[in-house]
Amino acid sequence: MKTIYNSHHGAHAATHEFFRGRLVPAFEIPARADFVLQAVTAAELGPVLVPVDHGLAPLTRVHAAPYLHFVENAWNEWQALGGEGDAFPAVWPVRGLRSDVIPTSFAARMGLYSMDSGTPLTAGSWEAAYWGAQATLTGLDLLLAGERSAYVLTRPPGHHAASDFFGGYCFINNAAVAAQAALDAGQMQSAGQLLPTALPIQRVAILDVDFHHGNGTQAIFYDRADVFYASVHGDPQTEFPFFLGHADEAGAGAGLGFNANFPLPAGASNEAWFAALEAALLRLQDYQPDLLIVSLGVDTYINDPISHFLLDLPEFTRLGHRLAALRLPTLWLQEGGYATEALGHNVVAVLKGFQGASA
Ligand code: OKP
Ligand code: ZN
Repeated sequence: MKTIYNSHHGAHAATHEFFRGRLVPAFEIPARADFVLQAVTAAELGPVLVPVDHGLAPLTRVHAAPYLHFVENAWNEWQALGGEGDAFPAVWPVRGLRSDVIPTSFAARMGLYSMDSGTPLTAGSWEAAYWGAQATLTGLDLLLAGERSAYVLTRPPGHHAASDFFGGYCFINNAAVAAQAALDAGQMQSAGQLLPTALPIQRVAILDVDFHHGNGTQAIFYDRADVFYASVHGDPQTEFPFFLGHADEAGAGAGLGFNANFPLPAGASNEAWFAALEAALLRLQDYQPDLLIVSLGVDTYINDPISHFLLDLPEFTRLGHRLAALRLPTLWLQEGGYATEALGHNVVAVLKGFQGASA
């Protein structure tokens, strides 16, 4: 399996983040990807490639242009204002306040385009997130050319980012960018505008196994039938992102029936976790997707510092093995996982489990 490594990830390097209202050392740090790269290399998973630039257009297919423009320029705005250190939002247009008039104030726009104060905006946030999306698109290209799977090693993660806001460490929703680009490639193919590739894509499934619900991914495709989203995650009653991810969120309009959430209580047993995964996979197989995108967060790990599931190496191997049995072209995207030193081993266990079972 090829790895596409976002070699720009280190540009996004926060020292601190707000956690329960206090400034604490950041969890989502460059060392995360460094450890994964080390483990992928040591395990000889396969060649490691760098991303090819596909430009901004595929990002604008799932993100609002003014939002992308804001994130791209936010650091310069912050610097021009004399901002010291990383930038954090502190005020939001919640119920009853207006978000149709866009204030000129930088602080106001930070709030308008975000969901939490736990996501530091740094000098290189845009660079890292932009190239993460490019790494994702490069991985998708491999599948469109007929490869069985590819792994996108990137940070910051993506699944909390919605069409027009960042949050939960995420700026660009890589899973959404990939799903939309895959559908767009399928469209061009049926219109005869592209050479036929190995894979005509009309239906994409996104399976999100990160500990946290992927509110951004769900929201982007909530009213659509061409992307099925399924997630197993910590119950939003007690876990971030708190305000989305309940079991009764089934999709809306044409998308009704194409969203499936499997929240589990903090501390859920591995047996319960795999039972939820099976329930998600039943739904996913009913959908008969042409492509599987996995939002691979391994913050389900028993020793993760901010999450509360109990998976360990054997369970990660089992996860990879189980997903191989779906026999689908599979694009793996790195999301969370904050037990930094174990992160690489956990990811490699999943991918080796998949590869071993695919061989
Ligand atoms: C990102 B991903 C609350 C702090 C919570 C957000 C966790 C984001 C996880 N103030 N931090 O899904 O792994
Ligand atoms: Zn997570």
